[in-house]
Amino acid sequence: MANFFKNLFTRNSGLTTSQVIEKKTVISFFFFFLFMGGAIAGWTWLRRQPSDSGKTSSPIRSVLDVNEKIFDGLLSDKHLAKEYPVSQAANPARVNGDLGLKTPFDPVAWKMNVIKASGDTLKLNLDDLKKLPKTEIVFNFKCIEGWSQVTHWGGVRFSAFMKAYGLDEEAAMKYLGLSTPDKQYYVGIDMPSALHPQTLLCYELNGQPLPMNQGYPLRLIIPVKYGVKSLKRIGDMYFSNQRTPDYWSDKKGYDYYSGL
Ligand SMILES: Nc1nc2c(c(=O)[nH]1)N[C@H]1C(S)=C(S)[C@@H](COP(=O)(O)O)O[C@H]1N2
Ligand SMILES: [Mo]
Repeated sequence: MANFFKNLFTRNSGLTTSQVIEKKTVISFFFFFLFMGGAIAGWTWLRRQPSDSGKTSSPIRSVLDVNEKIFDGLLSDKHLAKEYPVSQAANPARVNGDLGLKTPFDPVAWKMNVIKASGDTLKLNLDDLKKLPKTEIVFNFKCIEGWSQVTHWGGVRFSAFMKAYGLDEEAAMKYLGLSTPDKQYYVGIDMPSALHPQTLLCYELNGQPLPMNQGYPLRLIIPVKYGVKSLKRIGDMYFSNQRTPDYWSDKKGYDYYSGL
């Protein structure tokens, strides 16, 4: 044993081959356990950090906040999500997520409630939106759960809608909020991303009215964000200078910004 420890501190040149192998093995194990211990201690520390209402621990939150600043800086009307030829669009497109779509719903009676800064509500139907210039987009729709699909959508630019209805005061606010008619699903979006030229109030998929399970009659399509933000079946639209509620961010601690 004493010899063994002595060998650890003897130059390799003074040792036999098997003593060198033994020495190297011991040193490898030493560092292995040192780093494992460090990793476990680090992980334990991270788990013990206070979290924002029990979801995301603060060191992770700060990394997400830094990411958000970087992505916010990168977002610009000149940076567009890549577009594809219509021929590459999936038909039928994959259906994912039915939160807020399960409550019995009368499509004929549907109106979008736009709750203005003054508190007044503008009630709009699909024809009101179809009167505005139509824009189509084919882009790679990305879900945070790890799939993506090139899909073809049609509707009116959110920014054009805001202009057409004189919602300037609202467009100057920091956040947009949307919820389904039954309020079971809701998303919050920073206004610069909402006003991005590729963000649509969308009423068509593959040139046809939206299928029921894809948000008939009107959904959001926001290519600069992960799919979670593209709320299907808009009921209410509202504006705030504080972050508007967001289903996945509030419930599970997903990144509020969810930018791409
Ligand atoms: N109302 C509502 N909108 C929703 C969801 C949902 O569950 N309910 N899921 C979101 C998620 S996670 C994704 S990836 C997209 C999927 O859109 P799709 O079903 O048209 O593929 O819708 C988003 N919008
Ligand atoms: Mo998703």
